[in-house]
Amino acid sequence: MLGSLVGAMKSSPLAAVTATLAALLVLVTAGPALAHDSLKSSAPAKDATVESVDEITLEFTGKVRMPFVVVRGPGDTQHQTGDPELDGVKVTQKLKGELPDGKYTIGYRVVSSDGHPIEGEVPFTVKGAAPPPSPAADDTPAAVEESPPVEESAAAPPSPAAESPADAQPAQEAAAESDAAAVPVWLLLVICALAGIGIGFAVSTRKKKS
Ligand SMILES: [Cu+2]
Repeated sequence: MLGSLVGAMKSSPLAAVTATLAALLVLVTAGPALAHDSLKSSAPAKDATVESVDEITLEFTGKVRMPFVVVRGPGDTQHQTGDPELDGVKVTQKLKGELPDGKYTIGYRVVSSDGHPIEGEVPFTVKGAAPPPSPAADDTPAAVEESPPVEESAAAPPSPAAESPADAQPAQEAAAESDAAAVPVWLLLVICALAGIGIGFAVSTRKKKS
């Protein structure tokens, strides 16, 4: 598809200009509608530490199709069972059972509402045992999130006022940006637009031949 676009650009500067204008038009008018959907939130959330998990939920920014979910655990084990259930923007994946302690990754692939496949990964940790008795165990970010070590605030940067609102946000933000963070949104828009133009050229070329 891109090949025909490049070919058209070489053979006719006018076509290149037209293509560029068309791309801009697509970006300005229909950009958001044509953009890939992305993962909006998940349960467990990205980088979260949870006590128990018996199913995975993924919520996307638009209606997706043909979901595919893999839950990988320690030692390359796989924990999903059966096909994922699809309900509009939500995908639910059942697991073989409660996950034992360890680090896991949800790998997903769906077809975005604009027809393009999207995929990504959501790492999380299961820690079913009773939480550490004191905030001394701040070696992992997740542990810090659960119980901020108040006593150690002296070691933190001198901005105690800005600390608490910032602490409340990261989980939500991380979930919302888990997929978008992988590739800049503008790049997705450009790819969508170029793919659309490529299809347009392919169709028009075929029409001319016949
Ligand atoms: Cu797309």
